Amino acid sequence: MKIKSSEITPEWLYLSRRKFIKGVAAATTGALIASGCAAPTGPGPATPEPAAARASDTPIVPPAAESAATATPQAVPPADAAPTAGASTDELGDKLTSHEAITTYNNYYEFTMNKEAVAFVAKDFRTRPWTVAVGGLVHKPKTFDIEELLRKYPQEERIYRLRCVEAWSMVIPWLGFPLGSLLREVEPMSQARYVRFETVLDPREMGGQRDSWVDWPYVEGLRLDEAMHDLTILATGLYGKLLLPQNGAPLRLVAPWKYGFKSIKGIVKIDLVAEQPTSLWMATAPEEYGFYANVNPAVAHPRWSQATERRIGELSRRKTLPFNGYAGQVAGLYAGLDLRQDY
Ligand SMILES: Nc1nc2c(c(=O)[nH]1)N[C@H]1C(S)=C(S)[C@@H](COP(=O)(O)O)O[C@H]1N2
Ligand SMILES: [Mo]
Repeated sequence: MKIKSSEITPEWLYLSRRKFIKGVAAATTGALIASGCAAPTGPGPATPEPAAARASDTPIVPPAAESAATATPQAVPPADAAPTAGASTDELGDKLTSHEAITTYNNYYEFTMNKEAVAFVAKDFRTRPWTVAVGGLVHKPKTFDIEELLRKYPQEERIYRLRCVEAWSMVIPWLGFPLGSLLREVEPMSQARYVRFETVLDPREMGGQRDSWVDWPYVEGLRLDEAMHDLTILATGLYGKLLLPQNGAPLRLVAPWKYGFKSIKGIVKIDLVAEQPTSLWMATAPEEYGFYANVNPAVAHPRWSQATERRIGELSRRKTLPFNGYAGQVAGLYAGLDLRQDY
């Protein structure tokens, strides 16, 4: 089978030819052989529907009365509980992507670059015990146990669109809590202007981290005001139950107006810092990935257009919205910036 899609690997394909030949070739070949596919020759139009999305196009939507997840902060049901969501659409009327597709079509390069294999490869990843160290320029640095975070902060449902820079998207009913609640608790110092996030470094358990084509661990960052914005959450679950490993369990960021790669998974470290953090993608391909990464249909990625997207589970493409449809809430954060320059 010949892959025509740009969707299998594009977030690494930007690598310089030299790096590509040195580092990625082996890893890639492995991943693609595992899925029975020939290595891609380059980017192309996005096309094939993932098997998972085909298999289950119908969102699993229980009666509203049963979706008590949002009201019970103390007890988020385990990841193998029945999926529930408080609504069947987002605020634009877009229907939820199926639980099946959300949990079987993933980007998590620490495990594999094959989206449809992440769920299987990550299935035994241990997400307990787990701690998150919050520090840097704060008055009260603290290491939180994941159970404490689940207990302390009411887990709200947030139905958000997720728009990957590879031009596919989903609508996901997350459970989580505002990042701002956690940041306020550690009391940022006045010099703190950015937040830096780090994924766990565990090459024994995360096979992708044994390949050195990027500098692990995965790092992301937000400006402090973006981090404090009410839309920005730390997600602990989806469809009314705890996250599975493939979606970033036990804790991942969600900033829905930004490309999906900003929403870092498997977080173990959060630091308040003075300088703009360099994310993994900025370090790997500075000419292609900037710090802000706000969804912007008017600015093409060097390798593919961002004007339209394919909603997983749907056949036709749709127009991509500025700030992924959240412009009313977040455009004001960027008043003084030229987002064509500061992409
Ligand atoms: N640590 C880590 N976080 C990550 C990634 C990754 O490879 N590693 N991939 C990102 C990308 S490119 C996307 S689109 C989203 C996908 O999230 P999902 O699999 O839950 O849909 O996770 C983001 N967070
Ligand atoms: Mo992505």
